[in-house]
Amino acid sequence: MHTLIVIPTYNEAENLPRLVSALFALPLNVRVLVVDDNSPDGTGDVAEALKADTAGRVDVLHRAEKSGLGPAYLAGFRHALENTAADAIGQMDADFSHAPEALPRMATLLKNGQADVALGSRYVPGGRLDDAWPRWRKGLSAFGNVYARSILRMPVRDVTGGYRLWKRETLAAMPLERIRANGYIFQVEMAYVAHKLGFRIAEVPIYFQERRWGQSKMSFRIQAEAALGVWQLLWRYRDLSA
Ligand SMILES: Nc1nc2c(ncn2[C@@H]2O[C@H](COP(=O)(O)OP(=O)(O)OP(=O)(O)O)[C@@H](O)[C@H]2O)c(=O)[nH]1
Ligand SMILES: [Mg+2]
Repeated sequence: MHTLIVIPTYNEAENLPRLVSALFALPLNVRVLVVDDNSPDGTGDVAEALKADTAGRVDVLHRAEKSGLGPAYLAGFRHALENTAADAIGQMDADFSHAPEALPRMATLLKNGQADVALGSRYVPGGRLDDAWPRWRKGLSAFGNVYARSILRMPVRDVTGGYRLWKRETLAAMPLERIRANGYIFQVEMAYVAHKLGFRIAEVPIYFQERRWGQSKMSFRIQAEAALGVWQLLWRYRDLSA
């Protein structure tokens, strides 16, 4: 199974080469597509160097300016569908919050036909949040997930997570042109649309680790926006059903 992992980057020059090495060490046929929004720290150049060094196993999309996680992923997904033959298309953060070691289990679920999309999940048995997270942040994340899952009536434990592996056919069937959200709600929107279209969503436990290098930009405001966005999703996709 050919797997392509889309990695959006904004100032991840230190993390990216380490992450690519870790991915290439997995017992999987992995390629990487970096989507860089003209990072001031030169991540785009780092990605180009990786591309040159890995005989094309790393590819890069350069975008002119920082326009958020959602648009970066959508650009990456479209590129993957149009220009590659990948059987599975993944998404993960560049900052090592998403341990590469969980990827083979996600791939197995797709390969065995047990799921149409596999999610790395902090909220299934065996999954865990960073021990270093303050209690308020753990509480907020857990609450946000229960909240979104209840309102949207989705049988998914971790709806805001950004570590996922999509079967090519699943992603190709998603109405990507309708996806509007950015940030956390982007993940919720994609999961919700997949669920409403009747795709089988499986979850693999992960230990979510805080970013190792660089500054965290998590804020209460970001999560509050996401909370409101859930209601918009309910309305905007009222037409969809499997
Ligand atoms: N291309 C692109 N990538 C982005 C943008 N914003 C964030 N990213 C990347 O998206 C991934 C997730 O972003 P993070 O900044 O780690 O978000 P987070 O995990 O919610 O917050 P942290 O606590 O800072 O780790 C990382 O690989 C970022 O480099 C953006 O505007 N454009
Ligand atoms: Mg992060």
